[in-house]
Amino acid sequence: TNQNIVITGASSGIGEKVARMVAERGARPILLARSTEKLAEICEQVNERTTVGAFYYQLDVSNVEEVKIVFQKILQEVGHIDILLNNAGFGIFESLQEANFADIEKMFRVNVLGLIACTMEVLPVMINANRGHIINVASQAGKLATPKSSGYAATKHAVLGFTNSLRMELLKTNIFVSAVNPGPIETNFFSIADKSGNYVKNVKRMMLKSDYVAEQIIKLMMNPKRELNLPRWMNMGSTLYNL
Ligand code: NJP
Repeated sequence: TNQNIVITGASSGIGEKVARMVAERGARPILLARSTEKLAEICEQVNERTTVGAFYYQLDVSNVEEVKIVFQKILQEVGHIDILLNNAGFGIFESLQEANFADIEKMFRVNVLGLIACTMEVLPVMINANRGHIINVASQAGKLATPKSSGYAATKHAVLGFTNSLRMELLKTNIFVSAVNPGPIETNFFSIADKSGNYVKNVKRMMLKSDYVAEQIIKLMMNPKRELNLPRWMNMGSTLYNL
């Protein structure tokens, strides 16, 4: 309660679910994404149902200048940031032989550099307050070998490396740094990731519900962990499929 929770990629999927759920529990979600119409609609619904006063801002996390401007605006308008959920991201599932370099570059700009840019904006504020929690949405693709996802997996391994090192850098502070590594989840993710539909067809029965993943993330927000070994529940599902 009474917390300001900044959520990137809040216009759909996990980010949207977390935004709605934290508001139901009395925290204020600050929703960021490129699709302002969707954000406006979600915010309106949240503000009809709750008194938390949700905000939204248009942001393409791959635009570093925009990241700086938006975070400055957020701080001016809401004063402090308690939690940053770095959730914005996308994947394109294809073998390296099929892939375009430009697509892989874009994935790194959003999934890795965008996440680092947002983190760099909130970090001084959290250090100043000596409290806060940065939660990065990585993936099982950041831990295991996953099919047709060399480019995407590389971005999520980068997210985990960044997260683990930042956690060490901040161990003596009161700032928590976490990663969540879900398996496949029923969201819009696969409309871009799996254009052929073959991956989804194969893993459909094992897919996690976005509500479940959002609930796990909220548990983590309420009970941040210090230890370097991530609790088992953070490794949700499994993506060891050989397609
Ligand atoms: O997917 P989706 P998820 N700047 O497509 C936003 C990871 N993950 O909820 O900008 C700012 O419903 C986009 O907003 P918009 C995955 O890698 C997923 O599943 O308006 N925002 C939308 O709100 C990702 O990191 C699965 O288009 C940008 C959101 O990101 C996270 O979960 C498995 C943006 C994506 O919502 C959330 O994905 C896994 C940009 N440049 C990890 N580009 C899975 N679904 O199976 C995109 O292990 N967004």
